[in-house]
Parts: sequence; structure tokens; C-alpha cells
Amino acid sequence: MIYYNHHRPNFLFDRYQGNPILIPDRWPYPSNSTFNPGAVRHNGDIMLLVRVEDMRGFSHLTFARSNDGKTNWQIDEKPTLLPDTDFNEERWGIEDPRIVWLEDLQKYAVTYVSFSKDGPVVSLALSEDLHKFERRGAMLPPEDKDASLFPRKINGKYTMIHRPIIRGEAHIWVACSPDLVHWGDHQILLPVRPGWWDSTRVGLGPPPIETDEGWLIIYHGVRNTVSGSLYRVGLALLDLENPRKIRKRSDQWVFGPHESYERVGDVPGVTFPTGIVHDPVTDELIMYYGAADTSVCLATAKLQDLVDHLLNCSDSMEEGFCI
Ligand code: BMA
Repeated sequence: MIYYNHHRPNFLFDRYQGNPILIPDRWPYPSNSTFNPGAVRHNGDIMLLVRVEDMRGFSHLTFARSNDGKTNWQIDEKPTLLPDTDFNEERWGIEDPRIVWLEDLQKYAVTYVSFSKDGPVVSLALSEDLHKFERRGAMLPPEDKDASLFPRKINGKYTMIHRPIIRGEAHIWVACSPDLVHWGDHQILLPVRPGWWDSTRVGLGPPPIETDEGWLIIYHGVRNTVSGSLYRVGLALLDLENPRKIRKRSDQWVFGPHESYERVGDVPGVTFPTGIVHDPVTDELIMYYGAADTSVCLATAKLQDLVDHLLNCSDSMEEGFCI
């Protein structure tokens, strides 16, 4: 018998007592798993664009909405975004969306992973109202995942964080574009840290959050073990006007698999945050994450506590990480 505490001292995030909030057994149509949602506040509701895996093993995206972001979820009866046969790269499904409101276009930008025999790529869809979507197709070549745009242009350009795999190395990269089509200024932003908890792969979690101290980055870090991969969560703070400059990176993970719903599922030992909403009045952040590639869960924190934690991290940076 394993005993779990919901509240462990010194942890920045509080798990919601009602976790998991969305499970495949209570989905309005047959599904194997419901996880890794994008999140956004829209017309007074919190909307989660949930990855739903069907029993062929292919994923699509469906909206669930709630007034407080925690209870009374209304799940759409039908998928919101299905793989589009006009786009070859989506043949094996679409996965793991991140959503931002793009100020200058006055549109939502959904970046999601398209999967096919050629490998995963990051695709873009734009929407004014979260009903109609304009599919823009793949942005960069495979293998690429875990991408989000920043919510505003920085120094006149769109900026995107993404995670290509190059020569087997899975670091977090940053790129810029004048038009969301042509991407350049490619650079590694947050590398894996050999030997550390985030040694095998890192990838952006939810979209970057703007704070007075810089862009808050929540990312997943993976360590391979004899019994599989462990997906935990770390933090970084990027300079506000030059997000290629890392101000801080947490040396320890701040969230990771602990509860039974994170330890047991299709892929055990996975906490995979992809969505976040912030309430500027209470400063509460709700972080939505996939647990064990099976269900959607949430954990809360105060934005200021995360920033303070980072500001207290060591300053000595080498190759992008605190030592
Ligand atoms: C990553 C992605 C996620 C998944 C995670 C753990 O590579 O494919 O969709 O949640 O692995 O299996």
C-alpha cells in the first residue's frame, strides 16, 4: 500500500483535491485517454482543448469548458479539431495543443503536434472565436514538438519556443518570424542537463507568461530510468525584451509524478503541463497537465511565488543552466 499526501510542504504547486478533472470514462463518446490540454479564458469560461486518443491510437482535440476552471466541465459532444486529410503530416493524428491570444492579430494561435510516418511536426491554426479555425499547416521540419508562440511580438517579430530533436538531442529552441511562415534566428534556449533530472529531454509546457521580472517558462524535463521515463516540471525566467537571455533556471524540479493518477496509466510517471490560466485579481495560476497520458489534472500556485522562487535561484549560469 502506498500512502500519498495531497499537500507536501515546500512545494510551490497545490494539487486540486478533485483530480483528475477529466477522464476518458466520462467522455461523451468512446475514447482511450484524455490528456495534455491547451487552456484559455474565453467569454468568461475557461476552455480546455483536450487531446483525445481514440482506439486506433490516433489523437484529435476537443473542447471542455467550465466557469471556474475546476468544476462542472461541459464537454463538447463532437471533436473540435480532427486531423485534416488535406495535410499529410496529420495522418496519424494531432496532439498536445498550446493556445495563446495573439494581440496584434486579435486571434487565438493554437500550436499543436501533427503526427505521420514522417515524424512529428508543429502545426499552427488561427481562430478569432474558437469555433472556426484557419489551418496554416506545419511550421518547421520534423522532428519537432512542444511549441508555443509568445502572446505578443517581441522587437517586431513573432517569437516561438519549440523542441526539435537534432542528432538525438532534445533541447528547447527559440525562433523568430516576421509573418508566422518564415522562421529564422534559430538558437538553443534551454538545453538538457546531463546527469540531472532533466537530462534526457526538455520541452516547453504551457505558453510563456509575461511578468514584471521576465517571461515565466514552465517546462518538462525527462530522465530515463530502468522502468521508463520520468516527466517532471521545472521553471525558468527569460528576459522580457530579449527572451533569448535566461535570467534564471530552477535547479530542482518543482512538480512531478507523486499521486496514484500520475503513477498509474498508459504511460506511468508522467506529469505533462500544457495549459495555464492566471487570475490577475487573486494571482492564482491554474496549471493543467496530463497525468500518466490518461487524464487531465490541475494544480494551483501563486504566480508571484514562482517568480520569487526563481529570483532566489543561484545566479551562476553555464551553458544555459544554474550550476
Ligand atoms: C511526449 C509527448 C506527450 C506525452 C509524453 C509522455 O513525447 O508525446 O504527448 O505525454 O511524451 O508519454
